[in-house]
Amino acid sequence: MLCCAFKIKASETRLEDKEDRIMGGSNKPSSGQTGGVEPPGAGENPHTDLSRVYSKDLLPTAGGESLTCKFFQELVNILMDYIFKSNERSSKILDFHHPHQLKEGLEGFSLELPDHPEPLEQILVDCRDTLKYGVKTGHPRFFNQLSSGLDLVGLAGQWLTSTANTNMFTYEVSPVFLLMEEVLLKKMQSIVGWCEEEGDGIFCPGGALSNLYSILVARYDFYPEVKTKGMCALPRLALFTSEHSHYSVRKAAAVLGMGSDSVQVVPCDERGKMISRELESSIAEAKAKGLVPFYVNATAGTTVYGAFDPLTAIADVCDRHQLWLHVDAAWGGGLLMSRRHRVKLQGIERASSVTWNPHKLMGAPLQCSAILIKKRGLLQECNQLCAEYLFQTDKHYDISYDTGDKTIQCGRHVDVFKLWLMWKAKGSEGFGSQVNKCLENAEYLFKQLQRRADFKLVFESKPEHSNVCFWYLPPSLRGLPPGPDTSRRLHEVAPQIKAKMMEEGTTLIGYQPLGSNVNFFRCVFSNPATQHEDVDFLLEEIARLGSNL
Ligand code: ABU
Repeated sequence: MLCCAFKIKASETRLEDKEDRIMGGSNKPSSGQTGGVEPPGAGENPHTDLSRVYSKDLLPTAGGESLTCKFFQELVNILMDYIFKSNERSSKILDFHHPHQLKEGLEGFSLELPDHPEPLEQILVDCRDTLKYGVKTGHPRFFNQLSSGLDLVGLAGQWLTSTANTNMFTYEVSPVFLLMEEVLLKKMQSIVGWCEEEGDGIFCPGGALSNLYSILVARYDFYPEVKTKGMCALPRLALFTSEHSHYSVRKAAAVLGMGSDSVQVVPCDERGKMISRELESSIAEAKAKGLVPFYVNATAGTTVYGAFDPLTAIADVCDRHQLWLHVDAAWGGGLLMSRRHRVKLQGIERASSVTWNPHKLMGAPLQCSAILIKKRGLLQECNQLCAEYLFQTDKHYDISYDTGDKTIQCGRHVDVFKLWLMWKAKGSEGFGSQVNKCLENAEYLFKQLQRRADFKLVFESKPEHSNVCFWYLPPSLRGLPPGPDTSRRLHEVAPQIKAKMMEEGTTLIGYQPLGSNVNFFRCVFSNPATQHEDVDFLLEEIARLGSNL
């Protein structure tokens, strides 16, 4: 109740007298936004001078309520200042420093750990500086990663989750969150197109682990003896994935003891889609070598090109050979929320498992990734070890809600609440509009690139997802005949522009080579705050930074 009585005050408290120091001078927020905030009566309380109090003075110390409120209100001011700046186009996305500079310490920001406690004022300075030297991934001109933006309801959910500070292994410690997970998984399964009787799953730490789960469970489905006997009890297995798919498939094969060589890489067309005919040939080749095919990964939204594999054709191949079909929709799953775009994932309902990361296109704060498994009970059977100190069978409630034994973890973070809260706040339709907006931005960028002579698209067809891939052609390279020398010089353009971009901090975009294509930029849109003016800015900024190359 005390905190509810907070008022934003224009008057200065002792902490605010030191605000220039705390906020690094020019970072001081505009008055009224993050100005003095104090609990009633705090002015008279010497314990609210944060330069003289320590973490031991906060709750649960008797009488620590007022100081705890003061500390958190100051923290909220710091966070609000950051959120406002992240939404200001004129503010920098990053204030880049090399690792050695950050390690040496900057303007009083030291990474070293002290033997003696530091006062709460310094702790707040550390919070502010941590954000100051980080990257504003919520800035509308941050295009570097598939996950971007900062959904404020999601952030509220994240904060509540950390406040609850509980663990997802049993119903007894996470009753509400486990039921929310069930609700979300069912909703996502029905959106994928599975029927009521089908569907299981779990939220886990990231798409790479979701993909690992799919292989783990598929292998168990075919060879349950692997759980106790290991790989020596199994024939030499073969997995299939496209050359544009995520590297986590090969990594998972290595982690799971099958070896990354067991992954057969299937060629793609020029747009980055797996060629189903080539999949059929790869399966035949693997069989001829004495390998036993069991798993195919199809990608819905590849990381670089944003391509969608032909799911129906791939599902037909899997049916013919009785293989497990996994769809890695970590990036593309968000399109299922859009009536306009979900057609691109036609056939996903035939998958035996699906990876879907709401922390990407749907904008849930990191991290939030689901592995959905069609066949019920497999996850539990595959992973359960029935540790009796957690999963007692004589509990007085329905122990099927003790879902922690489905996972390969023990402790598990609550990743569901922020998504559940966002879904409440937006509705499914709100997510659909958000996704449509990201794809509209991609189409706008595509059209701008088509018009300009100083840029070249990596492929001419309209983007299917929000990925747009292109080269910048500096004046010195324009009009040169194609050939190894031009390619070598073009390969150096994107990294040089990116280096300058990081130093200036005005915008951020990624680059990579892929196949025979030398380094090119990949722009991705997942932040609904981004507008056409930001797309225009990106192109002008690349042209400005690259004009002398
Ligand atoms: N597959 C993880 C995300 C990669 C990216 O943000 O570019």
